[in-house]
This record gives sequence, C-alpha cells and structure tokens, in this order.
Amino acid sequence: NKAARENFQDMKFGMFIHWGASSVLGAGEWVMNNRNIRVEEYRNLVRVFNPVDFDAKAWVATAKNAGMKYITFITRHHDGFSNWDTKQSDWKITNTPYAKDAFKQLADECHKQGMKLFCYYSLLDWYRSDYQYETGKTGKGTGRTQKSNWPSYINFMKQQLTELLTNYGEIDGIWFDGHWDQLDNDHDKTLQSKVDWHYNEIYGLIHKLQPKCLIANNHHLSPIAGEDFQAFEKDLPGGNTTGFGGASISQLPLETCETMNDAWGYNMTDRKFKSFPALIRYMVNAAGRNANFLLNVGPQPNGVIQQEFRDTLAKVGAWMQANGST
Ligand code: FUL
Repeated sequence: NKAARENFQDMKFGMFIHWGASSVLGAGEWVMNNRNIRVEEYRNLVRVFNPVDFDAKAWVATAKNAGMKYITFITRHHDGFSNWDTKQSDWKITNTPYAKDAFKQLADECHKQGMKLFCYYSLLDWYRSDYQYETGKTGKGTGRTQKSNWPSYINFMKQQLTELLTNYGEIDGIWFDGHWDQLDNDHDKTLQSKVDWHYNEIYGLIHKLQPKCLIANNHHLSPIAGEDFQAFEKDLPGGNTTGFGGASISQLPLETCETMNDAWGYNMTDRKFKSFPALIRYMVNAAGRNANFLLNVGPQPNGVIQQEFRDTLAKVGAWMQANGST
C-alpha cells in the first residue's frame, strides 16, 4: 500500500520495545540460547514474570514526549513467549501471575493517543517442539526432544499473526526477525537462510487481513516481494559496519534500529548508555539517508522503562521540539 509506505517514511522516529518473560533474568533477550537453558527450566519464567507496574499509557507518553511517532513492540521473540492472549500456546503473558494481555493494553493506548503500532514477530523459535531447528549456541540446544513438524509450525505462525491482525484493531506493520536460522545455526558466517519460511503465504495473509499493514523483515538481504520497507540493524543504510552482510539499498522506505545501551532486552549489568549527543548524531545521520530511526528500550521485568533511558529520551524530545521536528 503506497500511501501507508509514504506515511511510514514521514514518521522518522520510533520506539522499539524488547520485553517479555526473558526480562526477568536481566541478561538480555538471548539469555535462553546464550546459557543453554532448557525448555523445561526456562518455562518456569511463566510463574515469575509479573509486570505489575506496566502502564501502557506511560510507555506511549514516553515515546510521544521523545518525538516518536510509532512503537514496534516485541509480540513474540526467539524464546517464543507471547506477550498477548494467544489461543495457540500456553506460553504467554496471560498465564503469568500478571494474567493480563499487555499487547491489548498497548494497542488500545496507541490507538487512543494516535501512536502507530508495529509488531515485532520472531520466525525462529527456541521453545516449540514442532520447530525443526535446534539453535543452542554451544550445540547443546534447549532440550526439545519431540519430532519437529514444519507444516504445524508454519500453521502456528499463521494462526498467531491472524490473531494479532484481527483482535487488536489497526496494526501498522509486522517486523519479522530470525530468518537466518538453519541447521548448523551458523548465525554469524552466513545469513543465507536454508529454511523455507513460506513467505508468499504469510505475507499474502497479512496483506489480506489488513491491506495497510506494512511488512519488513530483518533478514539483512535485499527485500523480497511483499515487503514494504527495508530494515537495517545497528547500521545506517550503506554503512555496512556490523558484518551483517551489508544489503544493498532498495527503493523502499528505509529504517535503521539501534538501542539505548548495548542490549535489546533488559540487561542489568549493561551500563553502556549512549549519550544524548550520540543519539542525536545517529538520528541526523539516519535522516540524512532518508531512513527512519527505531530506537530501542528494554523495559524492566516490572514493566517500567528504566530511569536512565527515560532521562535521555526526555532530552531527545526537547531537542526534537526545539528543532521543529515534532
Ligand atoms: C536481532 C535479534 O536476534 C535480536 O535479539 C534483536 O531482536 C534485534 C533487533 O534483532 O536479529
């Protein structure tokens, strides 16, 4: 949808939010894989994730005051935990002591405050037994023993995406991630996926359910049919500084994402906070390349965005206002 793509390009600045059961461990969203935590241990997080101080209104206000026009929220990251009341799995926020649908609250609040809403959705999955690849970094894996069933997994994703695009009002985009997974989990050497993700069917479904919903895929390759904007991770388009393969720049709208410290999901020990001038520099450079800037926060397990991030975002917001960009 051309108009939706143009609107996207005009938004310039968004908030990325990495958050879920993994936040409890305070060691980033890759903790399950990095520490080879087995599914039967990891699933205990459903008993302890309890974000009692989560306030969608406060998140949206923080984004708005920073001059951000959209939010890209982790609906489901690689650990497979769903931040909404999915019917497709028990591994979800409504089965925690918190028991409420966080995504619903966020979606309602975004619609109320005129904030655009994108869903980050992981293709790869460390949790489900029907997922066919074992991804433990040291090769030990996460202990899934049942036989994989690829049609079942693809169908699961379709059902979940249908929920997200049916029960939560207007969704402005789906941001896919995890495309690179493959038998040898050779994440760093090559990003050429050997997996058949059934993109035709999945993208077709999304565009059928919500024609204005944009699709991006953090596959680090040139965009394929059905994708609406091109995502660059921790890199300015054309920068090619991260070793992710340096995809060529397409004619689609562009977006680059970065994070406030070195972590995406909440990491207790990461104090490498980017300075306010560094963030402004990045934003200006992104704008100079006509790319949106998606800036990440990893809220704490109680649901609150940490003070250091909020302080810096307030400064960014003041700068945006002074420079007439809001
Ligand atoms: C990566 C993921 O593996 C990270 O955990 C994070 O979500 C980042 C934005 O994309 O590919």
